[in-house]
Amino acid sequence: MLDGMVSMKNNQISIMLKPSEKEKEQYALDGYFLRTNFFSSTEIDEFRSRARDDLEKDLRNDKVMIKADKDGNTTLLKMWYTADDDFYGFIARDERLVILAKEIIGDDVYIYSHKMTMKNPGEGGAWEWHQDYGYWHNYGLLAPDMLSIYIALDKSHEKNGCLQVLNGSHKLGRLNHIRENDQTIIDSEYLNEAENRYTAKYVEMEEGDALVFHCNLLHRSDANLSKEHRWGYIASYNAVSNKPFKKVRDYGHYQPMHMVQSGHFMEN
Ligand SMILES: O=C(O)CCC(=O)C(=O)O
Repeated sequence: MLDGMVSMKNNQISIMLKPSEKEKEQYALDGYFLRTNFFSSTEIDEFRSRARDDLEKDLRNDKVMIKADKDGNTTLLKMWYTADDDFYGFIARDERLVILAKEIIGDDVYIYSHKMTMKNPGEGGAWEWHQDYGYWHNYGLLAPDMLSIYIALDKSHEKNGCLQVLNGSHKLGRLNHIRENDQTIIDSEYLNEAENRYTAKYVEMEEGDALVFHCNLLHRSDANLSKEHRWGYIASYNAVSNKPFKKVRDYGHYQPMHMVQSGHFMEN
């Protein structure tokens, strides 16, 4: 069996949708695992070219959030609040993502949010250390039964601001966060201590790779001062049993989710 999870059987390509034992162990230990070649090159090429067209148009029409980091570099963020019957909705509901999320969380799941985080060449801003559950909790969520799947649209590495993680930091549970420069970030005193205890790692990815990570995993990324794009799509899932008990934000509320077959988005 290949690590990329594609096996040949009776001349048919069968895709293993469930996480392997090794992936589950890594998730428990480190708070994440990387699936290489999660989307085929045809799929990721289509995804990238479609997203570049659509979202650059959305940017011109003020439908993209522009977030500045502390040095004034700007990251673009497009968020979808629901997963509709359209190209992006079908990606969030693709069985490859949904089954991984369900198996890792160990419960039925629904889509909490999905978004594109876009660092354009020479200007994409940094994200400071934070846990996603650090702020999601404030939106009426009681338990960290949530995770995200980051799919790299572009090759992402140290120079163009790939994700960085503190290995194993999800075990700390939720830490206090503060609001600074448009971002919700972990309090620096606690961050210093966490950095002493856990090793920081650059998660370098090829186009089409997927990173599955726990909602309490501390992560960040540098500004993109390179000449390359660094766009990533992040779909986040929540356990149905953990749906928000109050309405604070316009997204993340439970809606029944209809999973679709692998690659269904390519037909739309
Ligand atoms: O795009 C990135 O590098 C990080 C994005 C992120 O951490 C987030 O959206 O919560």
